[in-house]
Amino acid sequence: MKIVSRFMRAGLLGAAFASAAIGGAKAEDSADPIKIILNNWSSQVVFANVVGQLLEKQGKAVEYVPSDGQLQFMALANNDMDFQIEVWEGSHHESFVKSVAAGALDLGTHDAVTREDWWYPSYMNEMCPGLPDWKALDACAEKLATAETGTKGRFVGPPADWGKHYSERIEALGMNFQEVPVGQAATLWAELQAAYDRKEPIVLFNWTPNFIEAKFEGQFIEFPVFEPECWSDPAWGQNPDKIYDCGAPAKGYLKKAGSKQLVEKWPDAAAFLKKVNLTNPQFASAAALVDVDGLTPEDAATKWIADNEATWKPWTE
Ligand code: TMO
Repeated sequence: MKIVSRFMRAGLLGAAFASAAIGGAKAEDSADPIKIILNNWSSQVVFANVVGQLLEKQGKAVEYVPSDGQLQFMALANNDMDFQIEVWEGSHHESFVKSVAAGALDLGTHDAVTREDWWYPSYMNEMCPGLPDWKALDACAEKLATAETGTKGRFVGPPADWGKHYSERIEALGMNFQEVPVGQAATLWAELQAAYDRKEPIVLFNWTPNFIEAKFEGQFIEFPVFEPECWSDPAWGQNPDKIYDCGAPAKGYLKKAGSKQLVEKWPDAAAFLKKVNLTNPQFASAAALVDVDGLTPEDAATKWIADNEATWKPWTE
């Protein structure tokens, strides 16, 4: 038995060596599926499917794995998942940095520049003089009060796993506001649409690039300008005892991340994924395919691939 298995192993190694030598010393990608992460906002799910479908066109096996916006990063470091198409500075920076320290890979930065923060429709400029300054919003809190928030203004916040620390920000800045988080992104847009139709005041979580900018007129609230120390040093900023007394980065990065096994098991796929690079209008219009046009993310991805060959072809070469 021992001899046979040893002989077989030697034979396999020999065959692998021979084919590597013939093929120009290049290892073949594993036939195992590459695990692509899915999150809970539209552009992410569309482009996760776009890269998945493009990998399948290249003969790779893929599997889509839904994951939590923060826990996904340790899963990448542990090789339990392999690829994330959208790492947002404002939502993911801390978890991402920890995962890279633990072995996950930074696979490069998209051309897109991002911002995620409190946002309001422009018709509120008259109701709350001084907007978009956060102090003007705070002075206007009463107009945003609801049965749920009593005398405080309501901030319609994001799902919990987006890692925003807004309740801490409200406290650190001493604002007369209360965060009421939604369970899913669709509820943000339903709340915005309902308020917008009646020209009622609302302040909610939003981001760019997103389909919102093509459909609604509005702006981000301007909080104290972000510096990295705001997230780590309580002494920084106007509250000497607390972190998070600032806005989110106004020109945040959007990155891709991978597992360390990605480059080892699937070197061709990893080379392709490193080249994937998208712009603000591309993220915004991909979100619109789902949130405005009502396509499923899978169909949106297929359509995107059909319509954008000039963009993706160079990534495959
Ligand atoms: C990470 N996100 C785009 C939902 O703000």
